[in-house]
Amino acid sequence: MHFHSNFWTFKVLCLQTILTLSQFVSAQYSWASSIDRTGWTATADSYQEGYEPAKVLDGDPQTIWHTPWNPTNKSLPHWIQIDMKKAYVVNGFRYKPRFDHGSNGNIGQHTITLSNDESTWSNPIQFGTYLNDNTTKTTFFSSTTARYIRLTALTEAQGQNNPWSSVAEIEVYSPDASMDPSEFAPPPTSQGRWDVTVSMPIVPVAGALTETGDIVFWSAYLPDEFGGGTGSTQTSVWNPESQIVTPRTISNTQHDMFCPGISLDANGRITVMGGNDNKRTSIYSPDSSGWIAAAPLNVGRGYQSSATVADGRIFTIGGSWSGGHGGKNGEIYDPGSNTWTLLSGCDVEPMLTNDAGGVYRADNHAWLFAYKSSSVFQAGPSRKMNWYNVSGDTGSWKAAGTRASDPDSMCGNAVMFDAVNGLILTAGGSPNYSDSDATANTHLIELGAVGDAPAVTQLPSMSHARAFANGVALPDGTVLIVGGQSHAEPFTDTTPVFATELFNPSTREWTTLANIAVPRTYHSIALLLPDATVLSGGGGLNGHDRPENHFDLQVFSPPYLFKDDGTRAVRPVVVLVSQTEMTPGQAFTVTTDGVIATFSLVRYGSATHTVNTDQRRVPLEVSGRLGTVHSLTLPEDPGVLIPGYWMLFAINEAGVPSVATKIKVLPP
Ligand SMILES: *[C@@H]1O[C@H](CO)[C@@H](O)[C@H](O)[C@H]1NC(C)=O
Ligand SMILES: *[C@@H]1O[C@H](CO)[C@@H](O)[C@H](O)[C@H]1NC(C)=O
Ligand SMILES: *[C@@H]1O[C@H](CO)[C@@H](O)[C@H](O)[C@H]1NC(C)=O
Ligand SMILES: *[C@@H]1O[C@H](CO)[C@@H](O)[C@H](O)[C@H]1NC(C)=O
Ligand SMILES: [Cu+2]
Repeated sequence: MHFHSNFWTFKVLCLQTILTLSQFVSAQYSWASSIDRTGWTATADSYQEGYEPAKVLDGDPQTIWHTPWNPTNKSLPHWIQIDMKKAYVVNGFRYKPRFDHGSNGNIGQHTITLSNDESTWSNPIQFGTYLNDNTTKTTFFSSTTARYIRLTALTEAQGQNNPWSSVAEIEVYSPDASMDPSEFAPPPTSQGRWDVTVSMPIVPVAGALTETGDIVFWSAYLPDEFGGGTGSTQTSVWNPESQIVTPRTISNTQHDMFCPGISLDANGRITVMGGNDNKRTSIYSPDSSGWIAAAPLNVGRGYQSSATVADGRIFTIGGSWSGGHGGKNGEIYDPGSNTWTLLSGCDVEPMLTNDAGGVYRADNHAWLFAYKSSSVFQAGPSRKMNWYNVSGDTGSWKAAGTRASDPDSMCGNAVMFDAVNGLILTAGGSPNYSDSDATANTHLIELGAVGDAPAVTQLPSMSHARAFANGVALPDGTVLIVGGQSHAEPFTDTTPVFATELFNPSTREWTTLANIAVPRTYHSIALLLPDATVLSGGGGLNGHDRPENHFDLQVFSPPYLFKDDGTRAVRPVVVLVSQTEMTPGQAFTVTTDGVIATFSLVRYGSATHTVNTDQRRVPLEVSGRLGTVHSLTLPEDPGVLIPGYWMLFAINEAGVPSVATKIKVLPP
């Protein structure tokens, strides 16, 4: 998609005029506009006299649709449905909660479904939970066609037992309302498919997989804003099985976990250090479904990275965004003794970029990879690379050369897609953190012996330059790059890159895949899910009612989940894994329902600010086959097979991955 500058000027002029007309019409989007509602009608399952469904189309946010309360209530679920009178290509939905100083009926859990004939309804194109406040909720989904759109409320947002639903205004978005819907076709499934949108009561700026299958997301002390408070964090837990998104405020650890380092420890606990409350450490333990306070950092940090190393300890370095500028040498956390120890020999200086913002930006978001002998390789974003040795009383560092001619690549991506062979793909980033053109550069780093400078090969560039994108290791060894913008500028959705790109290491080629529905720029995340889909969410967090706030995520089905004819591929099934808790080097068997070509492990991921040091892929050799029983052996080196939770995938000859089986790798 391309947007011309005169188009932007037009939008800005329009915006100024509209803002003087009504404060309730908020900013426009370059990828979608609100469809003219003239002639539309609304119907609902029920309403209170004077609060008819048509009120959601009257342009007055103080007049509302409300379900009955007098003389009697009607229980949930409730629905309200818009008839646009003709089919459109649609790609977004705006729900404006009541704006009359009341909050009864604010919608919580919900679904959005579509119809062209009012009798056959789509699967939800969106589900999730809206935040309980009166700010406008705008979400986008992949373009499709519809004449009717229905919002079904499953819960009330403010009170668990309240039976009501209410809505002030509903708008529907189109990429271009003049498009002929009969000529619309979604992109071919050979480009994968961005499926359902999940709405969240927070901007998911950070997220991590847990052992129970829940995915935990968080923002800052507020759902849509950071910096003004301390001591608490807004979280949301999504359970992909039940589809339920549950908000929760965490204050017992006295930790505003915005912009922290994150590492999943050997027990799958989400260890979150620093950030807005720059010395605090909080740990989410899936078995108790709660957060506990752990020992504080010695040095306050924010925007640092961290990595779980071979022996299960967690190393962190950098982070001048918070807790003072400079001098952020490494330190290491021992979960067993709950202590952080400074490693003065793990010097931060060699990994600084030459950022225009100084050290405040220069020591941010290091590309850390735990490796053999409890080492940590730092692949970027600085042009210089380094080895950190986290053993001994002080630790040490050693220069590892440069990433060929790649410049400093702040907020680029680095993904270890084959840990057995020490292979890391790097992609994008920009020389300065802000106001800086991103690159489309990609490189292959091949780690050799610990301490040696690795081999670096420049690869073909991506089709799009991008910073603030996210990189995801897929089960088949390919790497997905999602979102970002081509001119790095935090808190903006300008120059968005909608196209997803896929790197294939066997051909060393990039393929452009389907467009995501919404920009995923600064403060966005992406994670591989156990069903081999990928979620991409968040972006923004720059204040109430800002159009850059994306209170949602969207799920991508990569091309490997489709047959050539566009229908869903039949997934191979893992019937039995002989052991699901193992140490490195252990042999085991996997029984499947049919012929399997390859197996791989992908470690559970965590993500914020383009960093996901937890994910990595380990290809597994099949040493023997007896029918559908496969003999496999885990790699021996715990620096390759970091302890913690991994997803075991079986991949058939058509390249289709199974749903993952959870494997726990114990420390050696
Ligand atoms: C309607 O529900 C509310 C909230 O549960 C309750 O307080 C109220 O008494 C109910 N009204 C009637 C008429 O039952
Ligand atoms: C919107 O919500 C805020 C915060 O709860 C409240 O102070 C304000 O009165 C509400 N405005 C309207 C018009 O409902
Ligand atoms: C790391 O440091 C320790 C302690 O000084 C040392 O014994 C070890 O050999 C070092 N490792 C490497 C790979 O250099
Ligand atoms: C980075 O910032 C410096 C200092 O402002 C400037 O000289 C340089 O051109 C910038 N680089 C890019 C690529 O924007
Ligand atoms: Cu941030």
